[in-house]
Amino acid sequence: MSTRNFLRTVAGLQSSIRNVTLSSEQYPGLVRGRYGVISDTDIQAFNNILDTGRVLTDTDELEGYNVDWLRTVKGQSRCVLKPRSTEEVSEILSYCNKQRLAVVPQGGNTGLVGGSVPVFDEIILSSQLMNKIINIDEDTGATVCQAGVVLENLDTEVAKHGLMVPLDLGAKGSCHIGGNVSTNAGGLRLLRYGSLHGSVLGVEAVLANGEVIDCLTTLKKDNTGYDLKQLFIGSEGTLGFITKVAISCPTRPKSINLALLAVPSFEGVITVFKNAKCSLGEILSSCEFMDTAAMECVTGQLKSQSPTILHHFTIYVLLETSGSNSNHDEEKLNQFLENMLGTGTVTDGTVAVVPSKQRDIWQLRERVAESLLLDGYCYKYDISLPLSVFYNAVLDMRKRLGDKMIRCLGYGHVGDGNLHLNVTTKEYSKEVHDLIEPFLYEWTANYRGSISAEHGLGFKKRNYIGFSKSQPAIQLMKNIKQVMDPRCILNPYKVLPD
Ligand code: FAD
Ligand code: 2HG
Ligand code: ZN
Repeated sequence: MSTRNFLRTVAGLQSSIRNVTLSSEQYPGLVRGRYGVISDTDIQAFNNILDTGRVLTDTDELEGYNVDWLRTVKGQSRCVLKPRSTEEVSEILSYCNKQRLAVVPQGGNTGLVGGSVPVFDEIILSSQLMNKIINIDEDTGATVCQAGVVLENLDTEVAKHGLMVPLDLGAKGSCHIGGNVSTNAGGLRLLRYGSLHGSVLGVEAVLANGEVIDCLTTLKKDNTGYDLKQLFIGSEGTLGFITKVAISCPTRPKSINLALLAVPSFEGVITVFKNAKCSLGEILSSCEFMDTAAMECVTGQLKSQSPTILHHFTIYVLLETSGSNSNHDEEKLNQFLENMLGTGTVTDGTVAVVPSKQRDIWQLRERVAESLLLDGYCYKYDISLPLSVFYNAVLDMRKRLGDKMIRCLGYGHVGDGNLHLNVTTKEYSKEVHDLIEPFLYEWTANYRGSISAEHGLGFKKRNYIGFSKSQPAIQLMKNIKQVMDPRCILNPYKVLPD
C-alpha cells in the first residue's frame, strides 16, 4: 500500500479509534503482570535519556500508538519513547528492567495480531526515529540500516544502486524493516527470494537488560557458533529490541511482467502454479491468488477499477516474472499463457508490461486487507496448508457461517501455500467468533498446517500455538525467553501462551 492510501484509510478510521474497547476489558480474565506503574520519576529519567519531544505523554498524541491497525485491540500506555540510537535504546531498557517496567516494541504498527500495541499500560518503545540507512554495498547487495527505516523508503534508496529489497508487502509505505524482521514478514515475493531467515545477514539487538548483542555481520557465510540473529527474526519483540539490520539485496530486475488470469476452479490454480514453475522457472517471481469475493470487496469497497476480466465464480491468479531480458521473458510468459488458455485451465487473462498498469493490478491484490475493514469488523486468519486442501478451508467456513457474516473470502500467497482467510461482519459478533475459533485451528492442525503462516502470534493467537507446535517445543521457547528476558519486561502477553 502506498503511504497515501494508508493515510487515507487511517484518516477514515480515526473516529473509530475511540470506539475500540480496551483489551483489558475485552479479556477480563487476563491479569496485569506485577510490573511497576510508570511514575513522574520514571518520566524524568526518560527525559534525561531523550531530549525534548521524544518522550510523549499526551493522551491524545498517544491514541494512535495504543490501537492496532485492525482497530481490534487497545492498550492504555501513558508513555511513548522515541530513541534515535542503539545507545539510547540500551539505556532505556536497562532502566526499565531495573524498575520492572513492561515495554512493547513498536515499528510501523501495521501488525495484524495485536503484537505491536500494549495490552495494559506497557511503555511503547518506537523505532520511528531510528531511520538511517548506514551502508549500501553495490557489489554484494549487503545493506545495513537502522530498524526504523520504512520498507518502501529502503527500497527506493537501494533502487538507486540497482538493487531491490527482497521483501515487498501491502504495508510497505508504513512498516519498518525492524518490524518486518521481528515478524519474519513473508510478503509477495517469498516464492522467489525466500524468507528473511535467509536474506537477513545480520542483526543488532538490545536485550531486556540493556545489553547490546552485535550480530550485525554482512557476511553471506558465518558458521561461528549458534546463529543468534535467527532468534530475533520472527520473535515479535519478545526477546530483544532490534536496532539495526543487515539485509542481502538482490539485483533489481530489468524486465518485469505481470499477468492477471481468470481460472474457473481452485484445481486450475494448482495446475497454473505447477506449470508456471516448470515453464517460467527462473523468472517466476510471484504467484498470488484472490477469489471472487476478495475481488468484489476491493473493487466495491475502494471503488477501484475492476479488471477487464472480471467474471463471477472465478479465481484470479497474479503471476509475475522478473528477469534480465524483456523480449525473452515476455515471449516465455505469452507462450505459457497460450498453453493455459488452450487447455482451458485459464479462461481469460491480461498481461501488463507497463509499470503503471502493473501497479493498478498489484493494488487490487495489496489493498484487499484495507477494503475488508470497511465492512465493519474483520476476523483475520493466516494459515499454511497443503495445496490439495487449501481452498476447502474457505468453502467449509462459508458453509459453517451461512448468513451470519457479510463475506468469507480467501486470497494470498498461493505459491507459498499461505492462505489469508477473512470473514467480515458489520460489528463484532461473539457467535461468529466462536463458530470460527477453535474450529479453523483444529481444521488446520488436522492437515499439519500452521495457524500462523506469516503474521505471527502476537497477542491474539498466542494461546493457539499448541495447534502448530509440540509441548516440548513450547517449553524450550519459554526457557529461551527466561534466559534472554528473565524479568519478562519485553512484550508481555505476546507469542507465548498464558
Ligand atoms: P509492528 O506492527 O509495529 O510490530 C509488529 C511486531 O514486531 C510487534 O510484536 C512488535 O512488538 C515487534 N517489533 C516491531 N519493531 C520491533 C523492533 N525494532 N524490535 C523488536 N520487535 C519489534 N505481513 C506479512 O508477513 N506479509 C504480508 O504480505 C503483509 N501484508 C500486509 C498488508 C497490510 C495492508 C497490512 C496492514 C499488514 C500486512 N502484513 C503483512 C502485516 C505487517 O505489515 C507485518 O507484520 C510487518 O512486518 C509489521 O511491521 P511493522 O513495522 O508495522 O511492525
Ligand atoms: C497480505 O498478504 C497481508 O495482503 C494481509 O498478509 C492479509 O489481510 C490479510 O489477511
Ligand atoms: Zn500476506
